[in-house]
Amino acid sequence: MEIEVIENVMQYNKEEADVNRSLFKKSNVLVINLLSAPGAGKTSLIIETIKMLGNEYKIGVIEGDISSTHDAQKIKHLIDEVIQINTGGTCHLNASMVAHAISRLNLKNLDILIIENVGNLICPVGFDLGEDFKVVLSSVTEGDDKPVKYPKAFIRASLVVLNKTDMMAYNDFEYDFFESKIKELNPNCPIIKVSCKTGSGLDDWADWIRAFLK
Ligand SMILES: Nc1nc2c(ncn2[C@@H]2O[C@H](COP(=O)(O)OP(=O)(O)OP(=O)(O)O)[C@@H](O)[C@H]2O)c(=O)[nH]1
Ligand SMILES: [Mg+2]
Repeated sequence: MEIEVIENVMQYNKEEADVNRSLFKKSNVLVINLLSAPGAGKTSLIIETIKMLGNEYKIGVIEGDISSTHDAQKIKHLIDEVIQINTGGTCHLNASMVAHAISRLNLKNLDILIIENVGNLICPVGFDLGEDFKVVLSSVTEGDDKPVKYPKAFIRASLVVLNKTDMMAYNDFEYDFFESKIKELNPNCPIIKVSCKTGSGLDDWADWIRAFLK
């Protein structure tokens, strides 16, 4: 008797991700899979991104959460192309969930699609969604040791964004330690420091995105 093994789940996800990827390419849309721990500022960063780039580019958002439409409702005030995925308890998005979501979006009309993954630095890392880039958002209030404790997320990142830098004065966050640990894991990974509250560094983030849209 043949026993189905767990690798098959990942293989299935990879095949679905490849289908998403070819659809994204065909539609000429840049896709960012945004990963972070709960509350690091994913939704805040998406809102600020729409405010900065929304006049230049058409932006769509897929919101992944275990339950509620709370984040999607905030984004809906700014743009039309927003879909909420409720995973119903699953701690990550998978390619099949994203395939359902994009079937409801007008992809051909979009330049940028941002996928807010479920707040979690562990499970979402292994699931390819067909994105161009995984961006890992870390925040000062979580502490400077996140690359040490959740290395896979940082290894897979194309970019690390450090948010809540306005809180630096109130935390014993050592930036040099944080940066050195990321460089050990992923030597070529850029790091952008931002504050969604004060706006500091957000221009660098917008420029990082723009560079792929030229
Ligand atoms: N001080 C400060 N607070 C921030 C900043 N960015 C976000 N916040 C606050 O952090 C909290 C969480 O922000 P969200 O954007 O909802 O975080 P999230 O990662 O989307 O959270 P989940 O979707 O629950 O995983 C909110 O109260 C934000 O106002 C920042 O740069 N500085
Ligand atoms: Mg959110």
